[in-house]
Amino acid sequence: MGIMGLWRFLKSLSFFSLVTGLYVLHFSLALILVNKEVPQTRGMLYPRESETREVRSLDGIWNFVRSDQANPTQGVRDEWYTKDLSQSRPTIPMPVPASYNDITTDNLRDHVGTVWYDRKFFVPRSWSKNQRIWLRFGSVHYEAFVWINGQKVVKHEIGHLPFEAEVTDILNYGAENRITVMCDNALIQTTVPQGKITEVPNDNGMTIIQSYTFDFFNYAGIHRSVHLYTTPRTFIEEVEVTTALSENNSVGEVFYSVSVNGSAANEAINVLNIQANLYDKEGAKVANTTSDGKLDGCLKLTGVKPWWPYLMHPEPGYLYELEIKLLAANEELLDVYRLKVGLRTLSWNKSQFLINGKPVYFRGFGRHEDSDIRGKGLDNALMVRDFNLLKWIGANAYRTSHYPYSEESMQFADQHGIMIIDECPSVDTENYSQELLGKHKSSLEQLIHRDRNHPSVVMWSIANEPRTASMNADSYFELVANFTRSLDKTRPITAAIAVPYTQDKSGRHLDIISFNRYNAWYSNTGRLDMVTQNVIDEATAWNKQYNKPVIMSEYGADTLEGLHMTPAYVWSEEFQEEVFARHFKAFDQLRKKGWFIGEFVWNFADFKTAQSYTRVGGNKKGVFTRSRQPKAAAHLLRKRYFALGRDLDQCQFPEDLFTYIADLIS
Ligand code: BDP
Repeated sequence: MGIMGLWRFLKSLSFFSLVTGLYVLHFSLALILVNKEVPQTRGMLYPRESETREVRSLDGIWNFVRSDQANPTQGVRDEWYTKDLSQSRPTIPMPVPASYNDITTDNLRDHVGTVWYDRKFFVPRSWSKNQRIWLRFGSVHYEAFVWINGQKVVKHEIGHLPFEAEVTDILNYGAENRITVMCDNALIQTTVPQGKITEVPNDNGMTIIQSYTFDFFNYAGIHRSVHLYTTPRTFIEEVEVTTALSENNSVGEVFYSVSVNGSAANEAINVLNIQANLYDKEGAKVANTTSDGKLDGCLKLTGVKPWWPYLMHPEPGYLYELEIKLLAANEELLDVYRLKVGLRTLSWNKSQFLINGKPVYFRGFGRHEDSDIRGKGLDNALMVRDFNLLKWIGANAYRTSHYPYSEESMQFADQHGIMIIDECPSVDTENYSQELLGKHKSSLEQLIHRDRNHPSVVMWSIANEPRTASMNADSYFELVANFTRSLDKTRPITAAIAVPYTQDKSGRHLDIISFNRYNAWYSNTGRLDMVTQNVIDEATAWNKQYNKPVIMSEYGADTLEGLHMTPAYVWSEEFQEEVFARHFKAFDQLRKKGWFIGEFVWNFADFKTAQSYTRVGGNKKGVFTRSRQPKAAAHLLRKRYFALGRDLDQCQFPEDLFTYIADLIS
């Protein structure tokens, strides 16, 4: 078997088989797609401290080793996880959270296959007493294998999503422990997203190349925070919240449903009680209930402050705090978990999308989690800067193109009233297979489980630019859309489609049609006179075809900051402004038709991609540079977004929106 064959074979082995040598192959050649069950996520509440829980971060500098590309499973065979990595290979320091790609000065950037991390940590003696300990990763891209003190604790596939495992019986209390992580960035035709691995000749023999069709760099590593947290023996494992508002939005209901894990839950579930308290922003208790042996209930409140999007209301992003107390039959307090809750309703029909009964017009961005050095690693400074820019520019929404973003950013969006179209990591979906379908569904299951309680999440995007002209796309997307609906009926489903409407086979399974199109860029390059009518015609055709609301989910032009040319010429700042303005004209005509509900610029900021002669240091379609400074088009877009906000929702203009020129111009 050549390197390639070996690679594919090894990729198909389960974690168990890798460790024990019991190899299990997964065949994936199904042509008729079957709706199989996918594993259900359990637990995974965001780690929060309370009087019954402690949280400890394992972020910091870890030790790092890259495997030999031609021998990606050597570390498993040689059991590197049974001792410090430094005893098997020379290690280098690696920050967590961060992508590992841009940290070193060698070619780690383009490494394909497995890498290893480890670090030591202490667990206090006090943690051994009558509680349980959990290890939680915010995300590791793409596949992760985790050991503690040499024992396997968890394996997880698909990046950008959290996973956790109980480690109570594995830890050494009052002593040092070691955590080891193996991370594999290889993408093949049955991973989400898909990629290809090929073996090609180079100057020194053969080498392995990772290729992918999606247009962002395949950053990898421990991308988000690693936490240890404690829970009581019997604890609140899950909380699911939905909300309702009366017709005039003055009376609100918060429905909660709790799952409990622990021995008391199994033995005497019917005598556990939930005490639920709701507090407003000032900390005043506004509603409370105690369930009588049940784990679900409803809190009702009057004079409610609904959750509104930014600029749609003077007090956007209003959040209450929901306190869930788990009580034993004798009233003993077993566990407490608190989370933020926004009260809002969503509804949609053939032409509109409404929040709290009011039609919404989305004005926002497609984005990326991407920055210099950190890659896709969680970075609070960047996140706060990005939200400041979103608010500065008057956006009310973004799509998490093309994968789930950090939980911290979802919480931030809740607080700031930014609406999110929440996208799973399926990009350029093609070569449909049963195995791919299973993983695609699993990515949605994990995403919805993670994000279902966020008021900011208003729509699920089940794919970006799937190849929906193909025959198999019809049944594939029917299964994916129906599965998504079975998990959450409270939000509509979309996908960002790029195939021509005449060929698309997915739209009939969606609630809202989103389309991506690059007039004057990828089609009719440079032809500014061929934008407006094309956009109007295409949006109208999508609407006619499916009789559903339509969003333009991507449009834009690569722009090198500082390049100025008049008349406008591709890549110049003037050209980006002109492309935007021609689209604005189309959008204004489309808005009058009643079913056109949003415009999303591609992209919020410049971002890194794979190397290509069409990309100068990455994709430059950002309205902001990669270091988050505005290009000229940002100022234009800001004027439009605030103008829309004033027209639709009577928002105020910021004082600095228009620069004084002369009192002859208003
Ligand atoms: C669209 C993709 C997006 C790309 C963009 C572009 O959805 O990921 O970055 O094109 O080429 O087709 O700029």
